Amino acid sequence: MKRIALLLTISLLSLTLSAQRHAPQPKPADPPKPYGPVPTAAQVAWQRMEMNMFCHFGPNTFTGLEWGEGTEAEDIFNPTALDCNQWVSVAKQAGFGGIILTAKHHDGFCLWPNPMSTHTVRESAWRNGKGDVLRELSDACKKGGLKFGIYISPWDRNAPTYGTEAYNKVFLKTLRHAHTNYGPIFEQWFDGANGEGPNGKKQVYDWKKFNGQTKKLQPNAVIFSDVGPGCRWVGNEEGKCGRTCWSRLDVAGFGPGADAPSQDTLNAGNYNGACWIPAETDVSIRPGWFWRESEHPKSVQELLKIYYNSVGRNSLLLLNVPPDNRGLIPAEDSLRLMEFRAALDSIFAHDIAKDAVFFFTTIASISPVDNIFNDEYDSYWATEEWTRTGMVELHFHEPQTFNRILLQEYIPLGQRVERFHIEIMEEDGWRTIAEETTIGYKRIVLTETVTTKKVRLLIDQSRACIVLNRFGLFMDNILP
Ligand code: FUL
Repeated sequence: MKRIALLLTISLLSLTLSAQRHAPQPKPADPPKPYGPVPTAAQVAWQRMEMNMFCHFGPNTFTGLEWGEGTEAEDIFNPTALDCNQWVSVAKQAGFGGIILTAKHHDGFCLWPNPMSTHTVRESAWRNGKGDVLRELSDACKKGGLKFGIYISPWDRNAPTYGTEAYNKVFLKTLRHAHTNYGPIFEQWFDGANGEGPNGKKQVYDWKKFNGQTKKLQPNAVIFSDVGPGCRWVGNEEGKCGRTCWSRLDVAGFGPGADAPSQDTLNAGNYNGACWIPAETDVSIRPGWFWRESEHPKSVQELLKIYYNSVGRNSLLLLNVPPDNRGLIPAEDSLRLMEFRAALDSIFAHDIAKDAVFFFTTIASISPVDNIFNDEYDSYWATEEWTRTGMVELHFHEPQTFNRILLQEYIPLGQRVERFHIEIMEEDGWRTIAEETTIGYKRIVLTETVTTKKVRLLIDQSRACIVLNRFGLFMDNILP
């Protein structure tokens, strides 16, 4: 790459501009101080997975219900050709980092022989009661190099103790059995549903104990619920994270389910939230969460939109791809996922920003601005501690055409940027093509298709110095 970087340094005292053919390495300095709450190492690793596959599978796959009654005969669960290696192979080819399975949904049916229940695969005729979906999937994930997570619904329409204090103990033992026999688990998924059990009563869940024991047994598992503590619900099931999205949330006085903050708050986070609880966008590739013969997967364009509205808005995407009644991911879903993967690969194959012949910043930096054009995660551009705004300008030899702008903040040091805009050079001067708020782990800004020889990113307000590790320009011809 023939690129000459130029650093324009504005000194605090004298506004001297220094132009050089080669970017001077900023003087060695201490790394920027973390700002606000920051993620744990497990949360950073989780966020960097970007896309995971959700599998809703159980009696509902055979009855067509979304919420099973809990009274279904165990024999209803009878996949004829279950093959978790096929799920893993589809997930890997689609680019998912892990799979989360509904080990127990609201109907209470357990996909593993849970000793705390009599409503499990063990009581079914499937493989003469010797089958174990959790075992097969956790083994297949290990073999295939994917991470494995579980959804265990606290709401249980089958457990006879549900609605009494005894149920919390049953649930803790259920969790313990799954966590000690099928780990390591990268994510424990708790939905907040709290309906009535077989005796007509609702349960008062002991979240403190559920989370505490999970942390003890699976210390690296990110715990999902409406309010975390590891990651939070995005507030809808349509695949839409907020255009403004803080990975910070206030949870004091709140809880999962009916006790959760408003859906708008979950969607955008809290500007001054005390805890690092990033958003996870869970959405189904099909209309329902469970497989139904009459339903079909979303189009590639719809999946791309979901990708931009989740991964592209500082959220992780948990895309549900339900196995069918044979126990396989249907061909039409896996084909659609391959098309989706191919679309992402083609859009993000060529980073136009890397073709810039010249780039510079006007702000004093403590690590080089060059770092936002490489793919190394831990190399970032950081500005001096006193800075709150900044600018990076790129010049090209020939006019370049693009409509996607990718930005990433280095989240191990917190989330900082609250306002930025993008300008391009036109015949009569600079024109703003996008004005946005947050960046976070990853932000993909969708713009009209533009052609220009000069583009610049202006960080208009950052809550501490700027720490960016990526700035890319791309062209999407699939969802223009
Ligand atoms: C919700 C459940 O009620 C739905 O059935 C589904 O599992 C969804 C992912 O979570 O809380």
